[in-house]
Amino acid sequence: SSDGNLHVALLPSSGTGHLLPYLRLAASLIHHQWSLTLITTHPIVSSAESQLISTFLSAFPQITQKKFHTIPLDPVAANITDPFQLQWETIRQSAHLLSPLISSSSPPLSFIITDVTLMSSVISVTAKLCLPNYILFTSSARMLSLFSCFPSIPSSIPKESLPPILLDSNSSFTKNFSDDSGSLKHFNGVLINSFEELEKEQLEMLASGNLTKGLPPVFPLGPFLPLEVERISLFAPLKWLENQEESSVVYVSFGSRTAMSKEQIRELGYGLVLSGRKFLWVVKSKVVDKEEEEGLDEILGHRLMKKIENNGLVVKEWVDQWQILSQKAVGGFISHCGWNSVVEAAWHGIPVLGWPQQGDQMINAEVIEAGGWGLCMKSWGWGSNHLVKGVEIGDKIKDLMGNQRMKMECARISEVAKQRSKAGEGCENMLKTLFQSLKK
Ligand code: BUP
Repeated sequence: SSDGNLHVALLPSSGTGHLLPYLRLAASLIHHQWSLTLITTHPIVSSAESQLISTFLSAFPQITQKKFHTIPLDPVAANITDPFQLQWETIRQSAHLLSPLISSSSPPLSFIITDVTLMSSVISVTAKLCLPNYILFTSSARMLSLFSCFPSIPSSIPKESLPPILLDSNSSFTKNFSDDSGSLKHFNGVLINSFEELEKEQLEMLASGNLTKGLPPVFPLGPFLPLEVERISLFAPLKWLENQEESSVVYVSFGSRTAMSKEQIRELGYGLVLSGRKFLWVVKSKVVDKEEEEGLDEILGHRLMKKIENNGLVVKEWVDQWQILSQKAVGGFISHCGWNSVVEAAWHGIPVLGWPQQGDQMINAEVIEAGGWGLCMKSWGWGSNHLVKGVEIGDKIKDLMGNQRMKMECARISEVAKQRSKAGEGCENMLKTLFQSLKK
């Protein structure tokens, strides 16, 4: 094709939720015969990321890997406790080292695609090299609306939905978020894993140009589908799932970087038991997977373990979420509402009980609520600040699993999502437009 000579570099940020969409996009760009370079940043925080990167690169030997070694930051001096956030700051402060890495690419790069958490630091490097820049925004269009206006808040988004950290104007997170937002107008475009039927109003608002002056074009390329190489999980609950009735099982996961307190984990466990439903529950008690040392017995306690025995399956390792969601037995998803999980639930037509824990998750959960295919538990507050009791959780699970209206709404969205990915049309046309915009 005419766009066959492009060489694109992808620079994802730290965290599985940020990495996966990059790998999925990379695979579809390969399909377009573009040459690709994946810039991997080191050290890598979680084992899940290391494993995904290595299986991905061995499955796509035509992709060049460039290793970007960052200069370690002192977490105390940086005043950042979350290891993923610390790595974002580390990458930002090491961004000058990207310059030789980019200049030495052969053939020369046509453009680079990078993450929202790195924007202003990357643009300061690429501007000098006159290299066009795109963003792959790894969250919702709704979150993009907020981001593009920040520190103003669009009228469609309640202030309470902002993560507490963004309400603290002195935090370095807020300062970066604001700087990145300001740098948006210097980018050539924003790619996003969303689609019209999922976020119609927000995407229209972004496209109208009324929201923010100088907002570059937004390319909704979703829904992104997982790759075969993502199947790194050894845990296969399929036999168990196949033996359960249709739409009878609740799947519970809070993503790759949320650790719940032991107290809250136990309340959730009692809630699941009280709901009377079968469940498949991924328990996480540490932010970084490498640090998970305690066994389930210790985390849940013997009494709860006993109660769970006949009702559900509990695991502590990485699971194949896509495969789980695609089982007929799964009828509901208790999720933190990380954006990848939201899109995956939409694709499979699974109603969501949204229990946001941090970051963009409340805003993402509002997308589900507005679409009528799930609940956003605002009254449960932000993850670590509240203890939600088992009884209340159990009741909400019953609401979720018994709600026919949400099921129907969800089935409708799923059908559209599947049509979109089958035809690949949305994505194809968008990539063509993107290519045209580059030639201008
Ligand atoms: Br945990 C887990 N298996 O065991 P989100 C996650 N995933 O396949 P997060 C698994 O990782 P951010 C597991 O399907 C999704 O694609 C899951 O991304 C997959 O949440 C991805 O949902 C997780 O966006 O990232 O990890 O909290 O904070 O960036 O949203």
